[in-house]
Amino acid sequence: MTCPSGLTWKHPFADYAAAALYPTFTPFACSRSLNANAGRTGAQPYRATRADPPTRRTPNVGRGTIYCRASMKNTCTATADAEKSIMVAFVTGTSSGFGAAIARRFAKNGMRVVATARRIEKLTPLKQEFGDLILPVALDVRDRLQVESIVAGLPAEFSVIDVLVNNAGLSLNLEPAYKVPIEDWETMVDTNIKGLLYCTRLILPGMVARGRGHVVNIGSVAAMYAYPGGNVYGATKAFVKQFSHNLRADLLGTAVRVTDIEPGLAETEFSVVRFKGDEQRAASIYKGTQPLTADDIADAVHWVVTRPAHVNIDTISMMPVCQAFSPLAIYRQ
Ligand code: NDP
Ligand code: 8X3
Repeated sequence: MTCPSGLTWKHPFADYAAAALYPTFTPFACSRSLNANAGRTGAQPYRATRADPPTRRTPNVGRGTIYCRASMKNTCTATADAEKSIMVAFVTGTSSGFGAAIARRFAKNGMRVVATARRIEKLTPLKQEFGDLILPVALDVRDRLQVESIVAGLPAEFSVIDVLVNNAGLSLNLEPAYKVPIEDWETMVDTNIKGLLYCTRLILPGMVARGRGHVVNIGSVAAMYAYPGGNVYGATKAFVKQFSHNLRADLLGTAVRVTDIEPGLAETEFSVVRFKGDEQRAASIYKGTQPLTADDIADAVHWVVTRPAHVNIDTISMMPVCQAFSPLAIYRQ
């Protein structure tokens, strides 16, 4: 196969029946935007352009301000008015930890945030601090119908979602697989996998249609590095990792970006939840360490969504300096 740039290139699925499913699949060098294809012959290689310059400063902002911008020249189907509007983020799990810090960081930089969690009362401080920029919403991501009705019923100023942060998640238990109650596994699968899928499936089509958007998934180092008791939690995060990469594959040719952020040890309510309210045991996890903070993760999320529109940060793996890799375990008799 010869791509428009003249390079010879072998389809990566050449040996598979799957090739038939990807007739338009092209390597990076000659990738063409689906939207950019409107009015194009397909002979010209699509080139991502730098983000359009900011059109309007959002209120209440200083350095690091986020602007809504046409994500790629000729691809954004939004009107000039929409391009000038304030960016909107939909963030799950904003009642504590990373989600609360991410919502705060976005709002501080002038974005509107649909701030969701089950414990809606915990969203009051965010609402008080940022007023109209925050829409607090009670949402259990495991409930598909609830996700559907909330996304469908968003007020106009929060309905055009530019950034989805799939953050809601949890780990339950640190027992070995042969001891963990099956209900704990079900809760992790329902939240970390199915909840993330419901939000993504509902919000993604709008992003594709508008020719702009960013899905940020909060994975974990547990996706890659197995540890005792990590059984289903790590497996759910491995799902998040692979799903994020597969989304990128499906979204090639659109301007929609996907990032998987994989933190290591971070102090939030995470361990209290894992140990079902045992605060002493939770505190012991962080004893003598300087773990990541929720603000460290919010920094990373803010950074990925403020890269120029042609840049996709695929994965960020981040740990505190006090955490590192160790050798594989060997059992000796
Ligand atoms: P927290 O326990 O502090 O926050 C978890 C958030 O998820 C809460 O706001 C909680 O809100 C929400 N949540 C849980 N279940 C549901 C649900 N069914 N529906 C809606 N929201 C839900 O933990 P973190 O901030 O640390 O965790 C955030 C994400 O980061 C998780 O996906 C976690 O797996 C991941 N992570 C955490 C690390 C850590 O060491 N802390 C490291 C790597 C990844 P509410 O209970 O009010 O619904
Ligand atoms: C949370 C980090 O190491 O507890 O995802 O699994 S870890």
